[in-house]
Amino acid sequence: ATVVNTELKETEKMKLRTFLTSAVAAAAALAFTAPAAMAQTAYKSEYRMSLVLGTAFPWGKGGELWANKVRERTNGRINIKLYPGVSLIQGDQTREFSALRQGVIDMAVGSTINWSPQVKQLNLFSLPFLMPDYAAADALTQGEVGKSLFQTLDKAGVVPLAWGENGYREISNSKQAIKSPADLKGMKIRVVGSPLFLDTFTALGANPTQMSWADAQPAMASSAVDGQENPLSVYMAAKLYTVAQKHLTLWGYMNDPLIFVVNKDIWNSWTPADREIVKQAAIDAGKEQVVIARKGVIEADKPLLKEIASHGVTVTQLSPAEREAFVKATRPVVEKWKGQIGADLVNMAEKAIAARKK
Ligand code: X2X
Repeated sequence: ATVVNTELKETEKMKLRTFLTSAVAAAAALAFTAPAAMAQTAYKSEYRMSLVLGTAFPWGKGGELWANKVRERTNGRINIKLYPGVSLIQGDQTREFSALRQGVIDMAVGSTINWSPQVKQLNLFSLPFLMPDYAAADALTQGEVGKSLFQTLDKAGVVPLAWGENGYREISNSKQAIKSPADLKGMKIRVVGSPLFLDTFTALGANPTQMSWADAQPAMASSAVDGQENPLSVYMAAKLYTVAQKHLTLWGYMNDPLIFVVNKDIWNSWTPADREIVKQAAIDAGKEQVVIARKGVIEADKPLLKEIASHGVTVTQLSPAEREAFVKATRPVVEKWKGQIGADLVNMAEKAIAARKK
C-alpha cells in the first residue's frame, strides 16, 4: 500500500508540473497574441461577392478580375465566389447595401444607384445631366468628391476600396424614337428603385415604374413596360432588342459608377498585409473594368452602336438644342435633390466638373 501511495504522489506531482508548465505557456502565448487574435479571426474558406450583373457584362468582369487577383496574390488564402443576380438577397438589388452592412454579403461591386436609398449622397451621380462626358465622371470619382463619398461609406459601415463604372445610361423603348420630352409622354418606363428616378421621369412626362433588373426583362418582353434606361454595354449583352426595345436615344443623362467594397468585420478579420492586397487588387481591377465598360462607345466610330443598329434598332442622336429640352425639363429635379444630397457635395461636384481636363 505504501508503494502505491508513493507512486500516486509522484503521478500527482507530475500532473501538477505539467499543468503549471502548460498554464504558464498558454498565458504567455495569450499575452503575446491577444491583440492580433482580437482583430483577426479565422479566415473563411470562401467569401461571398455580390453583383447585379454577371461576367457577360463589364460589371461582372470587374468582380471576376478582382476575385482572381486576390486569389493569386494571397496564394489562395482569400477565396472569393461570385454571386451575380444579387442572388444572396433574392434579386432585390436595393437591399444590397443593408445586407453588406449586416454581413449577409462579404463584399460587392455595386452601383451607386442601388445603394442610394441607404446612402443619400450617392444620389449625386443620378442627378440628371450633371456629368456631360467621361472626363466629368472621372473628375468626380477620382477627385475630392470620390474621397468624400468614401468617407461617407466608411461611416455607413463598409470599407470602400475602388471605383469602377456601369456607364452612361441611354434610354430605349418599344414605341417610337424619343427626340423630345413630349415623345416620352405617358410612356411606361422601368426605373431602378431609387426615388430620384421617379422624380426625373415624372418631370419628363413619362410614367415611371420601379422594379428590379430581374423583373425588368420579362416586363419588357410582355410589354408591361414600354422602355428602360441602361448603359449600351448592358443593352447589348442583355440583348434588349429581343424584348421589343427597338428605339434607342443617346442622351447620356447620367452615369452610375461602381464601387468595390468589403464588409467591415470581414476586413478586420484579415491581416494588414492581406488587406493591402485586397485593396490594391480592387484598384487594379477597377481600372481595367472601366476600360472594358467604355469599350465600343469611346472610339470615334463607336463600334458598339453599329452592332446595336445591325439588330434593326433605330439609334437617335440628339442635337445640342434637343438635348437642352431634357436638361431644362429636369432642372427642378436637380434643385429639389440638391438639398437632399447635400448642397456642399453638389457644389463640390459642379466645381470639379467645371475644372476638369477634357
Ligand atoms: O438595374 C439596373 O438597371 C442596373 C443593372 O443597371 C443596376 O443595377 C443599376
